[in-house]
Amino acid sequence: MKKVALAAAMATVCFSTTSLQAGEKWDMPMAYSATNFHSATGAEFAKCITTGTSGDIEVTTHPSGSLFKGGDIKRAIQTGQAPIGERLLSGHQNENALFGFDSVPFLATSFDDSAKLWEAAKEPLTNLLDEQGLVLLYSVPWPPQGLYFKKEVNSVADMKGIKFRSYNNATARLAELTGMLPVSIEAAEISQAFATGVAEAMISSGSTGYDRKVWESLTHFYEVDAWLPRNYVMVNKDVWGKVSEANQNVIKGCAQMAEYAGNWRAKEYTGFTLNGLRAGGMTVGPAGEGLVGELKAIGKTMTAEWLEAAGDQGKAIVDAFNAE
Ligand code: PCA
Repeated sequence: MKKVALAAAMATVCFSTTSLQAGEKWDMPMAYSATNFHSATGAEFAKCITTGTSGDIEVTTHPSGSLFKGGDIKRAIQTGQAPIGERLLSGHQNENALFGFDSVPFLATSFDDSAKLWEAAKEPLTNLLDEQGLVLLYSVPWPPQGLYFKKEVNSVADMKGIKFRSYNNATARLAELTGMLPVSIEAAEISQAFATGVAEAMISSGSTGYDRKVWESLTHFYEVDAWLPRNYVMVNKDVWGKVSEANQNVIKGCAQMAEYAGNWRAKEYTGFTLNGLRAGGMTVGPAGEGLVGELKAIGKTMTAEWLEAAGDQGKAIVDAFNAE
């Protein structure tokens, strides 16, 4: 016991000495391109913490999967390899269906609905992450999801056999139900995947297509507004527990501002990036009625499947969303 206490005391001394001299350095891995609005919001959030804690905690963002690849970020934070980071929430749908609440087709299709759905889901998701040793700091949605192809597509039949880039379970399932072939690829790698033909289509926001200049390989973007998946910023719970109350409050304040600013940026980036796709030479517009009808039928199947997998907690989120 004594040894443990001594070790702890020494650690505290070392720790506070370091923090007096230079402050703690927190590396913040992020999965998406540096120019993306989530990354811009994260960079300002980092600055806010560094300034607000008077340098006690200095946060440096590492966008584009440069420190950890997107799929490895959550584990890196859970295991303490990085103290803080950002990731796509629904990327963890394979661990627990609840994480996919924001990728249920046609449940929440606008920014307002996305905010409402988040209100309903925030508490259960915070608890789920807490059980996994993570503290949720803020969350910002992506713009509405539409379909990218390298040819005109007017029906589900036109999609048959196409190699479809997926980013979570829902997108892989959508590929299956439309007769496409899902291949899981991180956003940071899609330009290459499309250029080499590893993938030929995807569902994503105008934002990700713009960030990755997909007009170099693809020709059509169909606005479907299928859902608005969310990114979230998390911090390792043990690391969080060691932050002073004053600095915790600073970080919470920075998180609130980041969430607010990120939401605005997401809205502004929606039109801007669709115009960017057009400027790149792509045909951009709403999906045809026939196609939308077929996608809605598939959406019903996927909604039923998700409700089944997410159980009572999933149902409670959808009920709370519909009740408002
Ligand atoms: N961009 C991310 C997730 C959703 C989006 O719009 C991606 O395509 O990976």
